[in-house]
Amino acid sequence: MEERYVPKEVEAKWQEYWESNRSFKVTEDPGKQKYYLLEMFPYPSGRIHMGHVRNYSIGDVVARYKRMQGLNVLHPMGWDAFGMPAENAAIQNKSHPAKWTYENISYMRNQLKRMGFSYDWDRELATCDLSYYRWEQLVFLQMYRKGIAYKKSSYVNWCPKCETVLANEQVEDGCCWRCDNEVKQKELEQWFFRITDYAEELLDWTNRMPGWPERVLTMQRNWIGKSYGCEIDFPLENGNGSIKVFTTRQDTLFGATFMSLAPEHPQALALTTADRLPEVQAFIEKVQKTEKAKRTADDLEKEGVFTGSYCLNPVTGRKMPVYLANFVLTDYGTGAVMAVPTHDQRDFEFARKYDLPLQVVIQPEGEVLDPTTMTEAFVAEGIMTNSGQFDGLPSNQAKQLIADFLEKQGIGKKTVNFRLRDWGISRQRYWGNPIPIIYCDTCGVVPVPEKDLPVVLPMDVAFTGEGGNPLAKVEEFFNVSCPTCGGQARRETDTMDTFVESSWYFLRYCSPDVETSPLDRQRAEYWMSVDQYIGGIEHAVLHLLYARFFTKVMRDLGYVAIDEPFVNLLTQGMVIKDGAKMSKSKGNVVDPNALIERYGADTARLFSLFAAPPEKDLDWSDQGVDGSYRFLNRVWKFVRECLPLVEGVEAFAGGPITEEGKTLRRVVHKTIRKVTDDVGERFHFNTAIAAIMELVNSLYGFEQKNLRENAPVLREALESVVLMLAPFVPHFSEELWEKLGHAGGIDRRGWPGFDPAAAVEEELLVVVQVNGKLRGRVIVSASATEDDVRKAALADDKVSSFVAGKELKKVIYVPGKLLNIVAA
Ligand code: OVB
Repeated sequence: MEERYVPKEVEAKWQEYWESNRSFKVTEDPGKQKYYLLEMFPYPSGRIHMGHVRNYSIGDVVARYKRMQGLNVLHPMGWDAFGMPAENAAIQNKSHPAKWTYENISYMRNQLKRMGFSYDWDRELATCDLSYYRWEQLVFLQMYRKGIAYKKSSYVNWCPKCETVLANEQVEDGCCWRCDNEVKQKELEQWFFRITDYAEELLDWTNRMPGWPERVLTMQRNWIGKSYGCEIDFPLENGNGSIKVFTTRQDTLFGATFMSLAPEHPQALALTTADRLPEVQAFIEKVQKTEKAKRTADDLEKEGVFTGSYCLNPVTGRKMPVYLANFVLTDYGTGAVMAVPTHDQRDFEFARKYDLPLQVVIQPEGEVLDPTTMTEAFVAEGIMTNSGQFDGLPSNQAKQLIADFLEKQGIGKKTVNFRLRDWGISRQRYWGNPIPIIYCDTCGVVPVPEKDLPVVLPMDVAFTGEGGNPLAKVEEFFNVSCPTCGGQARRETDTMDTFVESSWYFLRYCSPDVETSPLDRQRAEYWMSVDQYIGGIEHAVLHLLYARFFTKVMRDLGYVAIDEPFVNLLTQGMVIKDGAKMSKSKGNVVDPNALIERYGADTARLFSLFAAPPEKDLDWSDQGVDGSYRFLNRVWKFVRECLPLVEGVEAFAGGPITEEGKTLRRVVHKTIRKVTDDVGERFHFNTAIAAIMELVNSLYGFEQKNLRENAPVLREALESVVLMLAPFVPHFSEELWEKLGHAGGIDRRGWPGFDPAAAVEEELLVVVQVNGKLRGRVIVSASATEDDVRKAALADDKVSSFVAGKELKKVIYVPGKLLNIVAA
């Protein structure tokens, strides 16, 4: 056997073996239990980073472990390939997004192969391939027909210089991240998916997904944000109609003293009196430049402007001035807020600033609030006051009664409100999936007929970075004749948000080669749902919510029978170094390539699994990597030294065994039990690895003579170590497995079985004397140390009563038999 452990050679050899044997290729086998394991697929951004190494190492342990358990494991990989970065790179390098993307894919595919991840590469897909995105266009048309895809006008972040829409993350301090010009809010016609139609179901299922972390479920529930409340009409003072508000705090209605509208509210200008117009218009313009995220921040300076109009509180008749306020948004509730400064903090700040009236309507028990001296709003529950027939009631009870009262009086009605908005999918970008729609002056919006699909993204496009969407300049693309009337028409040049592609790729993996449909129903039925999904916590809300929504849409379109895509979810923490996120600007990046070069992929995998539990952040440590490497060398050396002892010997399967042999088996099987539990049930890979390390240490502790006398047990021990390491360090384990005399393909051998009888601790009875007199008996495990026995003895009531108050002079231990305590 090779003297030294040379990762490079070992890894190349087994990667070649897996590739030529198609070791991880799977087909649907109804006779076998399936297991669908999926990690979030990467953006082909250039090279893999440590976040990828960690994500895919975690996934690979599970895949290989489940395979060893005899399951039919689907473990696919592909590329989330559309998106802005490719386009930006093209502009920068005067190249083409497709070129950049496919080059990156081929480089990163190589890197993943060098990591030894066990993917079924025959199922690889890239979302920018026509063979992928064409099916998404078909689904879009079906969604359009059902009204789930629709167009409406909405406000977007707009950079006038770049002539493009910016995502919220691309607006930095109100300016464009690229050109640093001021970002405007612009009203644009955009395509949306009606995810709000599914709000109730998406919320409901969060209570039926025990395999998801509670933290993620909570984030999704909050994002959906269901609230119960009332819609209430506030008549205008001039009799010309009313303003509708949504509130969850109808118990505070008697305290509403003014009205706040979003500056974008449709009634805003109509309510403005002529003398107020210039000021109001200036205010609207100013607010519209502010991003949404800023407008909802707690620390936003509350600002507003009076419209000159009044409405009436429907229960008190009080005249309420109507304001526009910067913190009110059109897309929550009705875009109008009944302001109750005494019981809402934002209204309180606003009222103090503009000197608006305060009226207390809820008192904290045993206290009287004075509106003139209040320093903040009282937002908790309390006792009703100044509220007519509701006075004296607890406010939570009044909430119900007031809702009933409003309905009876015809002033308002009980409603449910969601925070969730429809999903805007339009991007004014080239590198994305073209939305299959045509605009005709005569016929209006005309969906591309299915027979004319796919709409192919043209390749001959210039990337200057100026003048907006490059697609809008490709005449051959947008000049079309109307499919209905044949007249001159124009093709939609918006492309879809890349989150659309990642909303169904897991379905496509089930049958990535079908050329007639997005998926093969039968094959998808076999594999779906994903049994285990693994990825970064940053996708807790958007991606995971979109994928759940899309799955339900696909179900309703008849493609699949499942309700939810991911049964179990594992969210991994960040890889950090020196306390900070790895980033080029901080100069604390560890490049996986360098690691593979120096230590090999197995060490990189082992360290990233050993250094922290998956959900926690992983603090990078060079010593830690070194330690993992040294451990592998230690195992290598031990197996090599033992080989002559176990040559031609079968692993222990019963028969004569010495006491030392029994002890050896006990250590081995206790470890198998722990590792099986840690890996299979709880994903505590770090503690599993620690247990294997301990086992190896124990093995080193046995004398050569004892090992020689128990060769079958020794073989069992060696094989168990190698098998348990196989999911973590597969190349290394394959190599040792072969050295131990087996043919390749360690994962077909099966996970080592646990023998409960072998793991049982033998117990011994130890007699305890105090000053030479028998005072008690304790039962301890056979492996107990003197210290363990002494502790057990002193914990015994009888023994302790004889030593109480005395000083322990001496303890004499006759191993396994007697403990004599000398006390005075
Ligand atoms: C990595 C996960 C990610 C996802 C694919 C990242 C965990 C957080 C990052 C970064 C840079 C470093 C070094 C370390 O969550 N295509 C989408 C996507 O997220 C997924 C789909 C399904 C929407 C780092 C880190 C530097 C998966 F680059 F030099 F700076 N994290 N930890 N450490 N794609 O490619 O070095 O971004 O599960 O794997 O990630 S993805």
